[in-house]
Amino acid sequence: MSSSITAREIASQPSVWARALQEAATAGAIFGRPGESVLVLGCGTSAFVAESIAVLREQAGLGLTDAAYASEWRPGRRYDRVLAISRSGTTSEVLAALELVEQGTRTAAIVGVSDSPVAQRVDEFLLLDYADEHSVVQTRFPTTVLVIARETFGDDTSDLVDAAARALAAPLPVPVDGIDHVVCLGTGWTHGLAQEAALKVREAAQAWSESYPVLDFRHGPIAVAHPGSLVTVFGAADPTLVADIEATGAAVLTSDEDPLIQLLQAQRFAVALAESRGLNPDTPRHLTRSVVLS
Ligand code: F1P
Repeated sequence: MSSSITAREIASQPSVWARALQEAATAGAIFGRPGESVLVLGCGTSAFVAESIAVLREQAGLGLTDAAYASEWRPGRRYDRVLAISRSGTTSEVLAALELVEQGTRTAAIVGVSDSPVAQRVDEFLLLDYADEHSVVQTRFPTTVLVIARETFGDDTSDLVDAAARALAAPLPVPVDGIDHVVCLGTGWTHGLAQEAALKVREAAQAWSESYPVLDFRHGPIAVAHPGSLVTVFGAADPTLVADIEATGAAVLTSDEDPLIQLLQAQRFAVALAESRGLNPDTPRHLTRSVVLS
């Protein structure tokens, strides 16, 4: 196992998730009361987490929930609550979006740092400082937010911590050798996970990666699949799609594990791929912990 900070933070997920599950009963109020309409905002990793939360909350019957990139959202629709996700609490586009929220709409945030501009700007915030990270590349912060969301929304999380520990103790499901192209596919809440997994590969390993809704992959992107491609399907895999992808020569990775465990494996894969390319996942090219615009 790599000794990078990123790898150590990936490996800490079972204990961090265990704490999150203990605290979820009080922490979960941040997602809004049942029946409230909620918009979830973020940038980068936090935008993908927002997308997954929106699907999970609506599926649980807790009320209309939209997600948006903070940089793309424009006011117009009415929400009871706008929830910003930001590990750093300093991301400029998130702060700019919060400035656009209509008077009377409750604002909330999930952050890793309490004395950050985002935390100070909203009506209430959930602090996950125990999940904050030294690595620029986010791994345990987003998964911890999702663990709390799923516990709050009534998903079965009883095996997550043990499943994460088992996954970490085992070799990677697929070796990185010979892979020059990574595709991550998801549907419903796992589309956000697929986007996040593909982002890890770009950030940590500077490698070619893409993500799509599962059934959209056949609508064009499959044209670049080849024997060096690894296609991971997050969640249930349609057998006809798997057959179509395998016919290109690409390897297809499916799993019966919880999709959050698949994301953890994708994080490990990104670190292993970085190291196989002689890169340090702790120093991703052109990236900083957050984007702060002057
Ligand atoms: C969001 C983010 C990260 C990304 C990069 C820049 O940060 O887009 O996801 O990896 O480092 O910032 P945050 O608002 O969640 O702190």
